[in-house]
Amino acid sequence: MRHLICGIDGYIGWSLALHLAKDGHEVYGVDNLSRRKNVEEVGSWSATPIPSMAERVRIARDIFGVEIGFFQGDLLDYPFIRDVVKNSKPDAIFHLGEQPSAPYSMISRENAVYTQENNVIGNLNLLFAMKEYANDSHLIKLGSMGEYGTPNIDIPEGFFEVEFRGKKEKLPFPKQPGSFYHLSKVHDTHNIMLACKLWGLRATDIMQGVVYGTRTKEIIDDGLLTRFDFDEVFGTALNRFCAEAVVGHPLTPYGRGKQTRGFLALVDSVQCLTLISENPPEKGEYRVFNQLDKLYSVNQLANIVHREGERLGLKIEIENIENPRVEKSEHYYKVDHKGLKRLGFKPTRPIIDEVRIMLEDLMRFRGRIAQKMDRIKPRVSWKEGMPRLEEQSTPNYVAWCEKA
Ligand code: NAD
Ligand code: USQ
Repeated sequence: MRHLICGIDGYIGWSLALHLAKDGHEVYGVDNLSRRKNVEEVGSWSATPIPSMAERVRIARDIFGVEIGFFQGDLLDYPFIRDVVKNSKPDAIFHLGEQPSAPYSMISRENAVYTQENNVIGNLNLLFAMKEYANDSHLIKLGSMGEYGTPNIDIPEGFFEVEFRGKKEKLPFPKQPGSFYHLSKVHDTHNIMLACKLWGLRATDIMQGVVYGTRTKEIIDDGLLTRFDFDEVFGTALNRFCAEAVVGHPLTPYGRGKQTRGFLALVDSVQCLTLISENPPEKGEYRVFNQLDKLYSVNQLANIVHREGERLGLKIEIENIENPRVEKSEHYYKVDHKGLKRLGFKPTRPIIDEVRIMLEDLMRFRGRIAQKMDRIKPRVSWKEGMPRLEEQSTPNYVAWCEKA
């Protein structure tokens, strides 16, 4: 099959590209390299050293003999993405090319506007390009479990049966996101649903939980490593705890640590995305999967890292710190996620094995994490943002931190 990956330079995008190319598929990717720039802007870097896209393509060719096509450009540039879609005529379009950090979207008005403009308009451009030149293609769009929020009832896969004033209807499950980033994904969802209805596009909207890990089957050489972020803005919970553990920083569950989310390993995110591409929906169908392995509270994750880290000889403390976010500190959370299992998804390995692999990988890069240790502690407040940034026309986190 021929695949187009939007966001190919990212954490999941690069891992997916390697997997599909090694599997014998034709793979093209686009990226505007904004993730690299935005992480630099907040004063951090990937714990794993990552080569440029040109180097990545060359290393993949040398090791696997595969040819990955890369086009540098922005999804907001309609003629660019229209021509890529028109010329590559993909069977599936994986759309991972968005600004994915909730804290980044909460820094300031500028950051919220940037996130929503980048994500919503980029997604719309892709939908219009598909309408014109790839009407039969399958859009595989990365949404987020955070679109649903944490309601006090079970979360179905996208739709649920409602009975109201004596009449029944199958309706989209209500969305109650908790950040301007998560809300951008809800806007995308609505635009995709409408595009399927109006133009007969076929799409799978993936409500994905938090992803963790350093490895997939194809990452067999340091030149093939994917990025791995640990700073307060771009790092996610379990990845951050592992990075903290290897440099002796106390693990940072926010608040009482009882907030619960769905999690899944990077290798399994790639497995699910591949399964989805092999099993497309009907033309005109808008399909939803909740993509996760298991639910964990952040305290449970910190305890797993503590136990596995100490087995590897690390000395680890856990320090529950004030929660900078506005979110429920303790809540009901039950999520349907049978759809992908029905397609054949089986988790690759238990979380403790994945955590051990991550810790061993990160121990080799502890020097890089230690150099950016001051970027670990959370500063972005959901209520206050970073007040001094408001006075600037462009967000500049580093300058703010230095003044603070
Ligand atoms: P990432 O930031 O590493 O990858 C996204 C890539 O898209 C980056 O390389 C970035 O440069 C590129 N990009 C962003 N805007 C673009 C634009 N306008 N034009 C072209 N390229 C653009 O993020 P990730 O962690 O790999 O996540 C991939 C997708 O999955 C995102 O949509 C994210 O919201 C979603 N997701 C991620 C997780 C997770 O835990 N990592 C969980 C659920 C959902
Ligand atoms: N958390 C901590 N300590 C930390 C970091 C996070 O306790 O050091 C807590 C947060 O308060 C939150 C939970 O862990 O309750 C998850 O936070 P996160 O930063 O790991 O993940 P989140 O901000 O929700 O975003 C990440 C990805 C995003 C994706 C989302 C899936 O960055 O792209 O959409 O996970 S989900 O969480 O299911 O919405």
